[in-house]
Amino acid sequence: MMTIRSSISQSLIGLAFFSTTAVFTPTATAETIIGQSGNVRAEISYDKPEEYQYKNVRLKIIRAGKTILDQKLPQENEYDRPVGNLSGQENNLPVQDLDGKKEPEIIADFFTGGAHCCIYSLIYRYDNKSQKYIKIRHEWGNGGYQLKDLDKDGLPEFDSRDDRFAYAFTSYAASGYPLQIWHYRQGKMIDVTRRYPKLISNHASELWQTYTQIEQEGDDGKGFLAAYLADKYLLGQGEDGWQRVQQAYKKSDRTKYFADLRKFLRETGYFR
Ligand SMILES: [Ca+2]
Ligand SMILES: [Ca+2]
Repeated sequence: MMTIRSSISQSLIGLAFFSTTAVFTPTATAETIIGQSGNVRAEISYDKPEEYQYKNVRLKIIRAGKTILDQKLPQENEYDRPVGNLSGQENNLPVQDLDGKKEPEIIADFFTGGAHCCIYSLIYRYDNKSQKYIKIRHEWGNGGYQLKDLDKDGLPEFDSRDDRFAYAFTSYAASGYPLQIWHYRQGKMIDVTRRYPKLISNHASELWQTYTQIEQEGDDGKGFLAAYLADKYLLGQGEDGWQRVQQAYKKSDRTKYFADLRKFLRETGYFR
């Protein structure tokens, strides 16, 4: 009843003028985030937050007029907050074809609260065989991502950063991050950063610039040098990177820093 009524009134008034409280919500205090692409429409609803707690967070996916999924979302705790579209409007849910198979996926992003951490995505794709939506979860750490078509092939990439570098060598504020780019294929997130050498190269230059700036301002710059070196490894220029880092960093703890850095970059997979 609710579904029929809401889809009729939505088609009448259109998405732009969609009133969140009047049509969809079970109670007067609920809020919604909505997205649509082609014949797929997705809605996240939740009770209006009290004391930062978000209760009854639900996802509903309607495909070709049929409700395929309508369920409570797996929040880890009630401080997990749906964030809408990280790349644009806050109340817009990304519904977009991520893999070029002409079927839109749905990205539900959450922020776990706290000072920084963390953002994660639940990505839903329609499985033709089972006629159900199948989800994966991807962790972004503090940094999140932006959906951008970086290679201009008509499909979005997830433009992000390697968040494992947060606090690795210094405070959060003085931490630098290597570039990280992901795409979604066959229901999986794949790290495709190395396919974008030009972007990595620009990114490395920016990290180096920031390093020289904050070094002049009195920071030791360890966080940015670490990220710079990781970018250089992504470019296949690890040796050159080490030379520059070793020339730049002259502080008394340099032997330990270089050893820690080498260990960290090996553990994070930048080299073997
Ligand atoms: Ca798709
Ligand atoms: Ca692309």
